Amino acid sequence: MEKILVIGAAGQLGSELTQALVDRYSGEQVMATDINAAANSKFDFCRFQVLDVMDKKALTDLVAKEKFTQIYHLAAILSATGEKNPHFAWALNMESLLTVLELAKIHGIKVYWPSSIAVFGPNTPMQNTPQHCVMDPNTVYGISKQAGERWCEYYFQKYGVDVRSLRYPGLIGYKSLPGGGTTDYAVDIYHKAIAGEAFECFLSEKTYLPMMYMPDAIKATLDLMHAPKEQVKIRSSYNLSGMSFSPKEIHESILRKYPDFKISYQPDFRQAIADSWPDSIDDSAARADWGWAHQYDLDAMTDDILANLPAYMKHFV
Ligand code: AKB
Repeated sequence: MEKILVIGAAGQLGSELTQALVDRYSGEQVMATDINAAANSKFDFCRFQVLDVMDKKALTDLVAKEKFTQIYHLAAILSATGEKNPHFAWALNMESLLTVLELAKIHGIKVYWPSSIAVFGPNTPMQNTPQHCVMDPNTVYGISKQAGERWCEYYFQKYGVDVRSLRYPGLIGYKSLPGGGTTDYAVDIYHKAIAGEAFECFLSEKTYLPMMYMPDAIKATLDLMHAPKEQVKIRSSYNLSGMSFSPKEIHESILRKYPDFKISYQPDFRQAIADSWPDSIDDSAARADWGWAHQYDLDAMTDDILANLPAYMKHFV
């Protein structure tokens, strides 16, 4: 019987992925963990335990005791927050991955670990960025994700650890608040539209970034984790693409439903981060190897969020 550990379950991705895992397995088989004890209230549908991923002993003891068969290691410091405390971001992002990979090696556990478009940098081809190309990330988050990809491939090649990974674009969902990422303006903007407030964007109006609606990201993650082993040919991390848009375009998409919604542009340090990332991604390897196909475009995402976020708002107070 599968037993699944989710680390960093209360974050943007974990909040929705944990539910999807429980739907697929059961609440008894899935344990959500997070450093934030208050997150307990979010996870009344599965097991929950407080866990600081930097506490190596606590994680090691938990894995030995529970005999997990899969670990989804989602805890990370994202791009914008990472730039404010680079050494801490490096320590958390790297040390926790190495602990998880080592535990996976010892106990034969399958691992999911998210990478990001942040692995790319200013010398990467910006349009339709290929799976294999120049990668010169210039944020500590991107550097940690690129190094992490190398470690994942290393543990697969040297020790046969079944580790799988996706390079997520900016993920947009309505079930959690922005989490310190450069792409998170595209989460915040919907909250402002619904609150009837104007939105001040920290990126310029024509900044294109690869993005994905959360249901597509959840589907990609579960599809990859359930693909037969021999179909998972890339063990660093797969390029993954849904849509690409600029702040101006997401504003226009929202205007269809909220015609008075105002936006202004005040680019800050996050503009340089966004400018170093691709405009669009070539994910043909994921499509060919394990049949990836996305569903949502910008307007379909906007319609779904604007239909569901107002009722969901009560979870954030
Ligand atoms: C961020 O903006 O830091 C993240 C990412 C693209 O990985 N959303």
